[in-house]
Amino acid sequence: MKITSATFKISVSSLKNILIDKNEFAFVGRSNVGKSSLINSLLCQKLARTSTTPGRTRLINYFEINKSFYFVDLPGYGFHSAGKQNEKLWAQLIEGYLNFSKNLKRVFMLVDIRHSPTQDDKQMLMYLSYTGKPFTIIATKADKIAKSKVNSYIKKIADDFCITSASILPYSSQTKVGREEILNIIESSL
Ligand SMILES: Nc1nc2c(ncn2[C@@H]2O[C@H](COP(=O)(O)OP(=O)(O)O)[C@@H](O)[C@H]2O)c(=O)[nH]1
Ligand SMILES: [Mg+2]
Repeated sequence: MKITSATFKISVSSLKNILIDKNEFAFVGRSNVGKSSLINSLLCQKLARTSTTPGRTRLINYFEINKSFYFVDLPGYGFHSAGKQNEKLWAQLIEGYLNFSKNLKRVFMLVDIRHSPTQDDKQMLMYLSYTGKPFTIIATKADKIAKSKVNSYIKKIADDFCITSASILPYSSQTKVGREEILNIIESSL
């Protein structure tokens, strides 16, 4: 699939404002895992705001792609210094979105290839399984480890999640490894 156009559509902070008019692909994961960078590298342009400060994106951001579907950049979870109350609000927003978005075709859940999944990651995976939405797990920042070690890192994450390695895709927004695979997954989900 080719990306022919991409524009920022809208940011929403509440479930009552979520869009319902087009197919959607959502990106979830901890703050700083590389969601915005992944979206930008898929689009080959800097549309999504990236940050070195975790927890800055507190909104659901919609990007309209090829005038036909949306990429949805969800707020990062697991940013505990934001306070328990804020964490709860974000969790409600993310879970509500995942539950109510009828046109959500697939969720891409991102984890850092170098780190074991956290309790938040495990909870998110359980929630995704519970909603029954199709999802793909992406192991980000693959450029930060030696190529020869990618498979063993993927295996470690898969073991921690109790899933098979085959369901985790390594990705790098710097080298763009994994980009074609994600675009193919999107095309076949439409
Ligand atoms: N080396 C490397 N750094 C990355 C990659 N993806 C994201 N980053 C860096 O990780 C930080 C957080 O990225 P961002 O996309 O803002 O994460 P988000 O909070 O999940 O949206 C930024 O400093 C990015 O430059 C990657 O694939 N490789
Ligand atoms: Mg972001």
